[in-house]
Amino acid sequence: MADVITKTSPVSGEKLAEFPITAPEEVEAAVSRARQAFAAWSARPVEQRLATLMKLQVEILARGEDYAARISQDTGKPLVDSLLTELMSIPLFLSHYRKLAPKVLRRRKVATPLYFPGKKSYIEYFPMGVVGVISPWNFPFQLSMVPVISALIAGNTVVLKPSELTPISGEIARELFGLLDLPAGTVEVIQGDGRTGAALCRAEVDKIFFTGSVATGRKVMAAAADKPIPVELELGGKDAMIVCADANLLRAAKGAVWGGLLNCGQVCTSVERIFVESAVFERFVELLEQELAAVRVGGPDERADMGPLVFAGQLETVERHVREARAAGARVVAGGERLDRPGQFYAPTLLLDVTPEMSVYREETFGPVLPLIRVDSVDEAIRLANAHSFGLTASVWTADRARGLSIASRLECGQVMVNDVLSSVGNPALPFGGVKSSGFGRYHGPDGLLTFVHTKAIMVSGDKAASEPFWFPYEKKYADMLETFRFMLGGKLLKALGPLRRLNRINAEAQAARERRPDKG
Ligand code: TXE
Repeated sequence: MADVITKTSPVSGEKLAEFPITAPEEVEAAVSRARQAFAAWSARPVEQRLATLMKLQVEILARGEDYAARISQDTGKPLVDSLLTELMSIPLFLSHYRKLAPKVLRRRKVATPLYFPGKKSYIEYFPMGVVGVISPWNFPFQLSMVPVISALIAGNTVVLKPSELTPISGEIARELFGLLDLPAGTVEVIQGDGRTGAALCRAEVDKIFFTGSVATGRKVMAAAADKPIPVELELGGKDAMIVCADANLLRAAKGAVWGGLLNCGQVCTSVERIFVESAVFERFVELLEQELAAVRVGGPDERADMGPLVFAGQLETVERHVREARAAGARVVAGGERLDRPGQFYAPTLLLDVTPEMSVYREETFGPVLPLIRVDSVDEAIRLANAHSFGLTASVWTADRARGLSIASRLECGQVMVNDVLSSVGNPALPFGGVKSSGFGRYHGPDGLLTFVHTKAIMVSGDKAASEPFWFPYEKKYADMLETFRFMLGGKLLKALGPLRRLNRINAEAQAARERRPDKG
């Protein structure tokens, strides 16, 4: 097992740095440090935990550009993407949770059904313990920091394993948490590949939050089953875009290009299947070609719209999908090849005549490729969109927002946007996650805190009465117990007062008789 990660530039291919891989025994040690920190960190009131974490906001707003430049070095993405879609998500979530978290996490009183007279009911939450966060390379900073911060706010301590493909972003996380007043061990960052990730899953963690591929998600879940501990799986997507005949086609074309090519298409919620109603198909293709031709491709210092693929493996996947689509009859009307320059650059690509049998339709391409499918009706588009193993995000484009909302309700996925793409993942008020092979669990919004706590029910009774109507002894109570249940379940609560009084009287008589007995056994 190589003991270092060698990081190379996705833009130039040159070697940037080496990062020591955390050995399995060191993974255990990191988890035990996080375990030791748990008592002190979880004992802090949530307002205090938030106040400590808010210092990240100050630091990121003060030195965001420096951090963004390093994330762009790590991924090759344009500086504006590193700033807006990676870094600024943290202040956004912190500001949102600062107001929301105390409300979501505090104990709350809930209504007690009338057939529990005199009782009071509460719901309370408590942190899980040590959370393992395993993150991917496409948004290496945001997809590490948001789950880590959410878990911390909920009172857990965290061991983070960033992707071996983007270790620089992992080091930024380590540096940022090192600036905070945290008990030692509250946040541990370990570096390494799948073996380090597997070691983390085997270690004594209390929950695993995983973002990555379906194949690896299955391995993580299998490892968690050995304990068993809860997992959240944020996996891939093959997001559908439905363009209705009445849509603003120019807006939809611009949305398709940004939604499909942001981060060079390496987004789990990237547009990866575009269904267009026949009546507007040709016009939409023209607009797409214009928009694609205007996309500037290059490295972070080239003022580009779109950078390279993060690693060679992803470039090979994209090339394979396009090659296989071509061989199966798809038409390449734009792009369709890597750019002739150092680094992993691929041309913005538009495919027509794509069919559900093609790999570019079935599998997550995770690259700058827009496959178009002509449909005769919106119903056909909805049927095709749903007939897929993935179910993460979708978008619907129509002039009629009410119709867009009703189409959204028919789509089997975790998020839908009407006349927009991607942005709901940046809305801290909305839950995020997938269905089917896109995974399960939700984070962001209130769910993003509740996914990192256990729920506790509390019911409180007074202690004045010496007993309860349904407690022992049962002798002579049977008829009244049944009658009480019948009245209560039938909603005739006042009628239940009679048999309840008799049950309490039987209890009192039984107690009095016991006290009269000389043995009082
Ligand atoms: O993901 P992996 P990769 C998809 C995308 C991409 C494919 C593969 O299609 O082409 O996944 O990307 C760690 N136990 N997405 O290879 O392998 C690994 O070190 C525990 C979509 O990067 O899933 C890394 O930190 N951990 C996704 C993390 O898992 C293990 C974003 C993700 O790696 C492990 C990324 C194991 N056995 C890729 N093996 C999205 N939904 O955004 C690996 N890891």
